[in-house]
Amino acid sequence: MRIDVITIFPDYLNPLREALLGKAVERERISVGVHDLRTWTHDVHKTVDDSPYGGGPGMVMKPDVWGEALDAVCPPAAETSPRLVVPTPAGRPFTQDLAHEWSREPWLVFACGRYEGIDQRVVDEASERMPVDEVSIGDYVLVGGEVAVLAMVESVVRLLPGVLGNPASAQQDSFSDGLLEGPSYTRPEVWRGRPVPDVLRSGNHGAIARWRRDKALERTWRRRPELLDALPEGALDRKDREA
Ligand code: 6GU
Repeated sequence: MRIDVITIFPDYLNPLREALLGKAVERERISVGVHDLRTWTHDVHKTVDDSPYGGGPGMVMKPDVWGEALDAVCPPAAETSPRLVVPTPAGRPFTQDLAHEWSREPWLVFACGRYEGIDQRVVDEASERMPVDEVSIGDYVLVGGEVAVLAMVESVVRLLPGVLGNPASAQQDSFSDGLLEGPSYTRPEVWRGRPVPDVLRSGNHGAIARWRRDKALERTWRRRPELLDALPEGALDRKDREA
């Protein structure tokens, strides 16, 4: 998979070369390009923003600079075009389902806005030649899209074949069955007077699976009840309902 990021703070994306993501780059599962938006300015001050039409606080990123940047990173005449991702608190929610969808794409381009966002015409025009997703990573406001890109790229790349040491981890995630994952334990058997739940040491795989399912249901009910309402018809069996 190819990943490009356009930003006015290229150093903010340095973590893409660390840890799991850095390993994925080394192993050539992904290749990453980070591009400084100011490359495509023409004035001495390298201006990327201007005041908003209609007034109001903040600044809006200029369409001419973004237009040239996108033309350079994804040439309009090329035979392939990427999926363009625009992180914004005004986007639709980024979810695990979307991470799975993006993990099947050969090429993702992330356009990081700062200030009050990017002139909407940039997104509107790009939509005419490539799929565009405006997405948010949660109901809070970040200063710019960079941190959101780090979160989204990490969640996508860990789904690629051969990136996680143990592929079963990705299948047992929170959200893979629509529920939050329950608690986990490792040695020692008793720590500061707290024992590991007996059932987990019983060797009874049926009982362990039932216990884990019950804990996942209980945790989801307490922390994210709306997830239970969103489960597909028939996702909960009779034993689940008794839990
Ligand atoms: Cl994707 N960008 C910004 N700037 N703020 C956010 C966000 C994205 N998601 C939640 N808050």
